[in-house]
Amino acid sequence: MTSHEERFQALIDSEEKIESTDWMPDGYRATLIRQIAQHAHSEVIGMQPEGNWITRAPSLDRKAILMAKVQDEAGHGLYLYSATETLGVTRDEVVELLHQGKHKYSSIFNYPTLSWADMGTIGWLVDGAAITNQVMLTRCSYGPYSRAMVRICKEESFHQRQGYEILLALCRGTDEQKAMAQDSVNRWWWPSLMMFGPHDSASTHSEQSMNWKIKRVSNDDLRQQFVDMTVPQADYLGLTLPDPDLQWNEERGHYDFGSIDWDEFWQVVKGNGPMNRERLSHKIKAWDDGAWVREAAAAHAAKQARKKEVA
Ligand code: BYC
Repeated sequence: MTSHEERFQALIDSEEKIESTDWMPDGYRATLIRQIAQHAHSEVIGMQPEGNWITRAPSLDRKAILMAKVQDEAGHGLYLYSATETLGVTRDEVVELLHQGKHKYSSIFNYPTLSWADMGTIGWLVDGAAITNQVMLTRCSYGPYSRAMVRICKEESFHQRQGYEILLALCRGTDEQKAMAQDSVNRWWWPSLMMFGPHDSASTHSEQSMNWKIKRVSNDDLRQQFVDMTVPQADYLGLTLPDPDLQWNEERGHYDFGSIDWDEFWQVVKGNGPMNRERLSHKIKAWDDGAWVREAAAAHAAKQARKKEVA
């Protein structure tokens, strides 16, 4: 081991954070760029399914809350792009990789939002799954990522509660409203479980990422944690989770659940999900439409810099 490697390993072993100015192995840097950029893209693409319902929210209050939530997701994207930049890549570079289809974003955002109840279910299940994963990431060994996660988790908790509250209102409403909530949960349950990634045995990065303390808990353990947390919440709503194999296992102290359709998962990850093409083309159009804002901001910054020089 070189002295650089020894120092890096000592920081990891003693639970100290690695900072952007510290030496780090190329693989550690590349893994973080991949994961944090993917995470940032997910936050930004994740604005689309909910943005789709802002103009159709059932009341002014619901519209204001949904708009605030979607804006929060944009903010999360920005913190995470900033964290990626500390590793030596620019935001433009990683956004370009997303647009070229060379970077991924979370599979969950390739499913359509068909009813108002989906706003509740996304908050409850999708943000719920995201928090389960992100609470672990607050303990990530890379300082800028772990600190971004602390703030994001606080906001995600609010998102999760607002989603649950939408479903609670629907479940206490008319039979039609409750049926809408049930239909929504039926469609989002399995894709939410897929958010945690492939089984540990099929996860290419987990072992190394756990050694580097980028990830602290495995994909399957986080998924189990999410199921255990969510089943009682579904009971309280009076909704059924669409899995006949879901049952409490006294011996394990966990819920058993059925098998995930991994073929569907990989199809979605490879770009063949119900909304992949639409999500990416919408994202690229928004980027192109916003070019004049970036150009104007750059021109303004250059003008300010010139003024400073003259003064
Ligand atoms: N979707 O070796 P593995 C939000 C890929 S947004 C797509 O286990 P890793 C919100 C994986 O990249 C929050 N791809 O990977 C926003 C790898 O492919 P490559 C989103 C997936 O990285 C708006 C391959 O499969 N959260 O909260 O060790 C509205 C093998 O996987 C997925 C994050 O992004 C997937 N689900 O573990 C509402 C969390 N899963 O790169 C809410 C940050 C796996 O080798 N990310 N893949 O080609 C992570 O924690 C980890 O990257 C994962 C995967 C647990 C997702």
